[in-house]
Amino acid sequence: MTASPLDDFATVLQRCGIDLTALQGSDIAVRSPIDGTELARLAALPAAHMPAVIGRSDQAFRQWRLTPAPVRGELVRLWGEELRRAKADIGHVVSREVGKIVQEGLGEVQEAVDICEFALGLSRQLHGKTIVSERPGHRIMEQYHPLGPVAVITAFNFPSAVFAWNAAIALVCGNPVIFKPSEKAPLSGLATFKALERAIAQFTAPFGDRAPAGLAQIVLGGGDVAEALVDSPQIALVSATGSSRMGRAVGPRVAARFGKRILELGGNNAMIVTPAADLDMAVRAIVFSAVGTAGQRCTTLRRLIVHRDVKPALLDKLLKAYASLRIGDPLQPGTLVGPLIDEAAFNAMQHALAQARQQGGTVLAGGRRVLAEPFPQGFYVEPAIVDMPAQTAIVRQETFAPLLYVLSYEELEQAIAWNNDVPQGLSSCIFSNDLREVETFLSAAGSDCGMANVNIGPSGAEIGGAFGGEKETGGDRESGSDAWKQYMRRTTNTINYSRELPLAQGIRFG
Ligand code: UN1
Repeated sequence: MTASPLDDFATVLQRCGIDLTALQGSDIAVRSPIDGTELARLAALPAAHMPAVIGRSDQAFRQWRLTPAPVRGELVRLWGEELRRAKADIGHVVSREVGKIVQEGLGEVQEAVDICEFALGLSRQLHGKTIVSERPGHRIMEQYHPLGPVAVITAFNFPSAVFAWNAAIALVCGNPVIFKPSEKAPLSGLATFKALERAIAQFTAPFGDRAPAGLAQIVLGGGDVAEALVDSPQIALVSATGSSRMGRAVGPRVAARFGKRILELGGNNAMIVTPAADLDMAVRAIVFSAVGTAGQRCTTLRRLIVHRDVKPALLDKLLKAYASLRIGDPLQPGTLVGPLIDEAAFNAMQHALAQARQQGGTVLAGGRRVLAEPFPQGFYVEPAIVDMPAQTAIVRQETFAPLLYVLSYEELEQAIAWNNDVPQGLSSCIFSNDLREVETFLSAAGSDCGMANVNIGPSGAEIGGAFGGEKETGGDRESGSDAWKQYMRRTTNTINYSRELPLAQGIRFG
């Protein structure tokens, strides 16, 4: 069944398997950024319950780690099917709860489906290497074993997909998951989680086993619940997505107990547009990546570094494109820019604009609040473009809003230096059809980011690649490629099948 704007939201939640009466409480008020309506008021789990939650996860681990990986793959296959079936409904919940336009809400659920399919294939490929030994009659091999309970702490802006990225991989790797969704987006998290619960209910291993109780748990709550996960020595891996400020708090605490972590933190992503760029393509990429999700992706384009010679032509096209953007109710077809998540996000954008002006910037477009009538509690803004004389302090900060700074350069070297001269290192891109420029940007002396793209924007990555970035972005990777290795422990096995006991490095002992 497809969700339409006319559907009663409660019915959509019901179809997603969410029973609001059972979850009701007074702790977490969930508001739709569309118009400020309260969607739900939920109870938070008292932190005192966390040891029991973590204990269940630990118990589940003891069974799940022995389930063969391809059988574990069957579970994520079922999850992917449930997500496909519920795609329209979960996408609708995402749109209502965080204000994504319909296309982007659906795209987010598709990303969750994609990672399930990726994880299914991966479940037959969790292999290590065989390594030649320097000793006769010896062989060395690697195995990857399950790690233990994985905590997934997510942000509001990808409330469905980021949980799926982590959980699908963690589950095929043999680990139970505990999911703590953002307090701003628990319903989208619940809807995605409920699809996993339905998959778990259907799952039967060929040898008859069911999934262990406590294999996947969701905990709604605030900082104290997150802290219980971060500090527990029973949580083998903490995967946290959010601000660099959050990462600065979480990282050292996990490290203090020698836990593993995956941090996906802030981005301050740039695009370099050279004189050899296809400007029309660049404009389309800029609009999607600077304005999509109302500038609230960690991969959002925030800095446009454009060659002096093409700047006037590019800005001319870009300003025309910005002038025609449809801002408004994200559920209406044709809308491209929905609301900011809340008033605080709006205030942060206004503050950044004031700072940019003070630091010599000229606002070329946007920045104003719109639609305060009819939505006094909805924070809609015109996406802004600000021409900056230099990469000043405010440009070097991540402001989670549709705010694009423009810098102009003369030498590619300068452009690359600016690309890299920010604390964050998530994504980056170049628009150019000049091989030398492109390869320089991709080289060891080029972009220092975890992702460097050519002739596409910095956002909207596919799940097949490793996702993440350097410096204050956290330094870790999740999603595709070999990011799965972080969810497993590697054991190196040296096997002696000879009758001798030669020592490595030629050592003679005794
Ligand atoms: C995020 O903003 O936290 O690359 C994740 C992208 C999406 C994921 C973004 N696939 O923009």
